Amino acid sequence: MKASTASIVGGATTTKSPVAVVTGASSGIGAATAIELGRHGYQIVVGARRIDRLQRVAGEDGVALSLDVTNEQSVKEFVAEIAKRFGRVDLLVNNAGGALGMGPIAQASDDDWIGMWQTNVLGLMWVTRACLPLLRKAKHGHIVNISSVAGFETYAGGAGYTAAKHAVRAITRTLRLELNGEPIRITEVAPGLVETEFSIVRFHGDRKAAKAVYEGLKPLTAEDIADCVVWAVTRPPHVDIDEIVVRPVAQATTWKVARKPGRPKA
Ligand code: 8X3
Repeated sequence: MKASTASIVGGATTTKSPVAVVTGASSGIGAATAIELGRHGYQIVVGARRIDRLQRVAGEDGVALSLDVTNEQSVKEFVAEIAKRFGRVDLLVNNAGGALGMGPIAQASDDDWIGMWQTNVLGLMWVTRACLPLLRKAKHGHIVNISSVAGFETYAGGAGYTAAKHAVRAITRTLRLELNGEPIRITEVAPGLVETEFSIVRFHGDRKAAKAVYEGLKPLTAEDIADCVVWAVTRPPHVDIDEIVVRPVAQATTWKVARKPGRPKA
């Protein structure tokens, strides 16, 4: 177990606004979602490992706390700090996660699979379990899990990632059963191709391989996904948006994508 790195960087301003906690918020979908929630009146608390980038996302009014979702102690310290400052969580956006590698099962990398399981599945469970008592303190709680179309589709070379995202889907649906009767909504947002650092991480820094994923089509942006999250969470409290599946128009499934050769981003 790695040493915890939890620390306070931002300053809280108010507990009157609904408190939104976003994991994996230093870039991409997490950052865009946190920023958009802030614009919609939420007190944002952002967590991630890259604290300098996180602070920029939090801005002056948000709170940036270091968080490593693969380290349960870090998760506990993160949530304890939120409890101390706000005493409740109105909205939890479980965004931390991602893909590592594209190898077939016959050559599966243990490190990649363990990494994906730790961030997408165990990390999500640790954060959710730790936040549940605080969500129960809110008048209306809401958990949004950022999954993927890989949560219900499969493709060759994608088993490590699709298995982890299928697990996220199972956890989301199970939570809805277990929290039935409580005023806590559960939403799954399942994006297709979104151009963020996702593919750079998946291909271990190979920017050429990452760029090829989005060539010949107009992919979604992190802001498109943030828009979906904000729409789901701003419905009236009795309305539960179970799931939102969102893809670029050129993507029919994870593996069937209409690309225009020589016309990237068309
Ligand atoms: C990633 C979605 O379409 O790249 O979460 O597999 S896709």
